[in-house]
Amino acid sequence: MNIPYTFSILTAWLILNMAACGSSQQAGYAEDETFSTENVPVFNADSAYHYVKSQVDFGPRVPNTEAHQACGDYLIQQLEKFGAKLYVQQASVSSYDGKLLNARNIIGAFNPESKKRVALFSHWDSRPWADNDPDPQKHFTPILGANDGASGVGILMEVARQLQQQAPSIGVDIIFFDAEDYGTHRDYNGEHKEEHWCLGSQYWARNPHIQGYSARYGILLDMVGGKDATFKYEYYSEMYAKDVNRKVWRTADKLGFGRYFKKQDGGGATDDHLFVNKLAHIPTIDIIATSDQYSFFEHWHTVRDDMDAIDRQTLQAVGQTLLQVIYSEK
Ligand code: AHN
Ligand code: ZN
Repeated sequence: MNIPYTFSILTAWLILNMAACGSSQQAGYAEDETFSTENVPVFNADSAYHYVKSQVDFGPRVPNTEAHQACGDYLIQQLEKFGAKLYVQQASVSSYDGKLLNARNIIGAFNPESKKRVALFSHWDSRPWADNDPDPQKHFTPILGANDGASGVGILMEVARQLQQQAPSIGVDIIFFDAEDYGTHRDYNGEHKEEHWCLGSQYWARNPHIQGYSARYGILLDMVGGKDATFKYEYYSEMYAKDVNRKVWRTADKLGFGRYFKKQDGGGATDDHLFVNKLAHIPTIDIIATSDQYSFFEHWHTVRDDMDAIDRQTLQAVGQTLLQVIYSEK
């Protein structure tokens, strides 16, 4: 065997191997893994919509307000009603402007005995200021956060209802973070730091509800109810949990939701998953709406983030994809 011949065979083998390897890694799991919608419950978007509206009906869920307290109580009651084992984490966290916020992370554990777990996250507070509103007069008006906050919680509440009706093979933790959206006001003259956001998740990641808590992976929902929303591979999700991203996007595609879940790189979001990844070391993705025109969704941090911004079809796409992922875990 002469040297050039060996070289070319080797090169060809390497190239073929790399290509094959690249595609199977991209898919997150082998191409021939069976995909079946059998034994996966049907997500009810009307039900999810109702859970979104119930939160919004309390008004802006800004920490240290009555509406916030009342909505937190409602979320606890609902998760209890669905048979979850409840953990309520009370934390006093400080905001960038030196306020002490009474925060509660609300956690519902399903099948708490199982060691095989998946964590699902969303934030339940809403932003105190519409500081991205086109009308500067509104920059200190609190927002309803129908999409930014309530949509993810609404979907997870419907997931919780399904978990009670039909148990999957694994344990699921539904975790509602507080005080995500109290980050620096756009007019703030001091330093804008990522640690100013996501106060509830930072607390939880340092003090999990169960000592040494872990999960196979986590999925964060943020702004998952907007009409014609598009979800792209978010930067930190790719960095910390690429295979989870691929698994979820592939699942969505197979269910026919490819028009929502675009297999493209999106920007980065300083969101709860960042701290879950960095501090709790649970590989976690963020399903977050992004658009080419706006940084996130059109009415992000504006007074128009109300129920009119919510579309049942988007809730359906995200909710059914989540159920498919959860009930496929063995
Ligand atoms: C930023 O990246 C500044 N914010 C994303 C986190 C967020 C705020 N999600 C909803 N509101
Ligand atoms: Zn926000």
